[in-house]
Amino acid sequence: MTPPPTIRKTAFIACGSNIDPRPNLGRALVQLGAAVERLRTSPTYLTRPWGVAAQAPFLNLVVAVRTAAAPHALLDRLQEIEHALGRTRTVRHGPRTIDLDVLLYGDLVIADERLTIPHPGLIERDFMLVPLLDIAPGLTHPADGRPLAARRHRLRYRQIVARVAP
Ligand code: A4P
Ligand code: MG
Repeated sequence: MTPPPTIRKTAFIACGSNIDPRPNLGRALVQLGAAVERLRTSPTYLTRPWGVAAQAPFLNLVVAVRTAAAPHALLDRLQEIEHALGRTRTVRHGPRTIDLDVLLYGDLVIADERLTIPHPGLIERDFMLVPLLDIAPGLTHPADGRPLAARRHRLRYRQIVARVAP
């Protein structure tokens, strides 16, 4: 018997770091590539810290991936990568070697005790929305079906200082 086809979804992962950010983002991309199929990687942005202002600037980017992992299993993989890169959870919104957040997973809308998708920061923070639109300009918000690009002008937090890598 032929096995049932594996259903693979496209997801978008936000990556941020403000401790040795260049090497840590590089390591995270390598590890992401081993865990899921990496489709596209956005430009990298230098950003002012959001949340806790008195900390080093961040580098932020977004990666499009394709995966057969269900959303919570994908979060498990991302947290394993964070752990492998030495992420410790001390200060909320504070310094971190790597933060990997699921922005979107197919057209799923989900909110439970572990996972909120779309990520609530997506429509508020430029360092999430701008790199996402760089690699997927035509995306719509899964909850209301409206173009995400229209949100670009209504962002609450504008932390981007410069685009530092193509
Ligand atoms: N969680 C719920 N939904 C999701 C999701 N869609 N993706 C839960 C990933 N995780 C999700 O996250 C806490 C819990 O959120 C997880 O256990 C998971 O079950 P965390 O990464 O462990 O801890 P955190 O840092 O307190 O939360 P979070 O939400 O990742 O932090 P923020 O709010 O994103 O703040 N400034 C700039 N310029 N750039 C940044 O990237 N990042 C932060 C982190 C602060 N300031 C920043 C940046
Ligand atoms: Mg996180």
